[in-house]
Amino acid sequence: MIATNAPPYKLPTDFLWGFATASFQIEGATDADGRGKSIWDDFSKITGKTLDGRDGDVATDSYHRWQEDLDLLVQYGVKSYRFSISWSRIIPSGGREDPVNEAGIEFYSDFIDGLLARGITPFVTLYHWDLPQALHDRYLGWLNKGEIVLDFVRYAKVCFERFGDRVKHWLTMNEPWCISILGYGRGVFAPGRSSDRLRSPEGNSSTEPWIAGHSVILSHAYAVKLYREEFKAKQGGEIGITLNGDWAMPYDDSIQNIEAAQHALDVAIGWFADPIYLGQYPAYMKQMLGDRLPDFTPEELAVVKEAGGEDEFQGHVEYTFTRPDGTQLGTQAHCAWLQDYAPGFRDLLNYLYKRYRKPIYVTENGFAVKDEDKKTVEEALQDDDRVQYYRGVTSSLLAAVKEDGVDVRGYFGWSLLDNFEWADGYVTRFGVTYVDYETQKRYPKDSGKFLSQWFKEHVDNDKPSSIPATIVKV
Ligand code: PNW
Repeated sequence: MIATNAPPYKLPTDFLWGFATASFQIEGATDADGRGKSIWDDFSKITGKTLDGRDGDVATDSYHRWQEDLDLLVQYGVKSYRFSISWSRIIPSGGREDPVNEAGIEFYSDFIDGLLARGITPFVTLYHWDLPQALHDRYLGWLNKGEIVLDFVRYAKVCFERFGDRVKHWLTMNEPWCISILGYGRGVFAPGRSSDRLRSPEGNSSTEPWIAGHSVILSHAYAVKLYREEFKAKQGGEIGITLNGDWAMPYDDSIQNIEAAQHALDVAIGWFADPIYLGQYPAYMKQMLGDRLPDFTPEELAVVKEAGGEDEFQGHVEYTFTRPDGTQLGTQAHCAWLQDYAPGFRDLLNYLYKRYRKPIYVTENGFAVKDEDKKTVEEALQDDDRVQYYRGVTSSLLAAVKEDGVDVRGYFGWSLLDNFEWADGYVTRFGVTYVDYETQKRYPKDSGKFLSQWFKEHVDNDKPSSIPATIVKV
């Protein structure tokens, strides 16, 4: 048994914990049952776009192995599972006039029933980066707010209608910063647009990220409005957004450095959280971008502000690292942008709660290792650096909730499985479960066992659950 060594507090009974995944990263079966193409299908096949030249056609084959994934979740004893729905399985050509694919609906419907039958709460992301290719071809996807907002809202509506009787936790978008900057600025994620002509035949890195981000905010806001007006009263769920951002601290207490740290927060989390929860883009972004930052029309702004109203929550992915002077405070993970710095996690949770005053769900938290560092499966299962990472962040989580009073209601480790890590292909592994890509066999790692044990010890299970029992068809 792995000793967890955290302070003796307990999280409330209804605290949701579990693991997260995303459709394109695990499902494979890209041709199955009428699915349309997503922008990642072809992009991942272009030479040089993924580190190992591999695509998402098979991934962890979870489209076929979902029962096995459910068993794994039961084995870990999770309360909840965060997964995403593939837009192009539900509406293969994506658009508001395009037909709904019943086979796609059935797949997720069965999956949701399978979770509920096992007492696991579904936590569903509507958009985790796999835009239907048809919408990119038709009107450039997120670059066309007049079209994409309407198409996204129709897709969201189909999901609320068909799954909302059983799904009570919705996230509209996963990480708009990544969608905008990595997809339309650096061009390293699909659709791969950038000003760098060696990388991309078209695109404009100085304008497109802000246009794409603006459409994502509006699509979120109009989907929330729809949920509130047509579904919330009868379905009783909640809806939010997942935002990512690095924690930043001033190097010293000079005004310049204090401001610089705030600016770093403004251009990542603030870019999206400020309009949604505070009603406007951060002043620094306006100053930095001038006319390149789109304006909201008065009508749009009213909807965006409404979307941040009292009863909603925000999901956040918390990757904690900081580099005040180029040196590292934490342990470097095996990907450039991630370090293990647990105190920063507590600070970030406090910052978010003070600034936005909303309940928080940590929708992802994880640590990367590179495949080649581990020679055997046995070695890969002893993932001490990842255990160390989770040990730190879980005690920071507990301290933030119990000592600082931050309203955190859930926590999801990224990821249930090693999986298709976007531009890194399969060489970077984030899973708490090792996947042998030859056999597709799954092996729990020490980190998965650690989290399972930690939450068993730290969620108060003496009281009856406050989550109402759900009647399911099995
Ligand atoms: C998140 N960054 O992506 C995504 O939600 C997951 O799909 C992904 O697998 C996971 O984290 C690990 O990468 C991010 O550069 C990718 O700051 C890059 C960054 C942040 C999040």
